[in-house]
Amino acid sequence: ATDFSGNWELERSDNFEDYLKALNIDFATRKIACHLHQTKVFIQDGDTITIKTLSTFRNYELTFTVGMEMDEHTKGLDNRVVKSLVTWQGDRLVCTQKGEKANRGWKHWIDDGKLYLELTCEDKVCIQVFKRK
Ligand code: RET
Repeated sequence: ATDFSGNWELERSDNFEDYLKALNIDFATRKIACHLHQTKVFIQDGDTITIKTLSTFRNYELTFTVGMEMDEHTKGLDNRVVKSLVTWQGDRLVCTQKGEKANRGWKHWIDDGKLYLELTCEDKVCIQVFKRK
């Protein structure tokens, strides 16, 4: 399995605002969120993984075990409860978030030393690219 562990800083973000809009996140929060310097921290212990999304405005943290469905409360994001399941698809870490919003989930992978995050909600897809700190 890919080793994501370490600290990563956001380098570029495409379509983040449309993704946040699809989640019904309010205008003011969207404007702040889009200008934030984000850091991802991955802590990987076999198939148990913690992903921290850190910023000066708000943080979001999730711990999961690959292959085990869980209730995820997206606290501080859109504040919904979804059924999340993370699996390996080859070298990619893929999450489906079943709930009120259709086609919701994310994928993480590494290419050329960069960390990629693809966030999907309904017909909106955001791509974020991070470099190692
Ligand atoms: C921030 C700042 C506050 C407002 C919003 C945010 C969005 C965070 C997102 C995090 C995704 C995390 C994932 C974790 C996987 O385990 C930056 C916290 C809306 C979209 C996919």
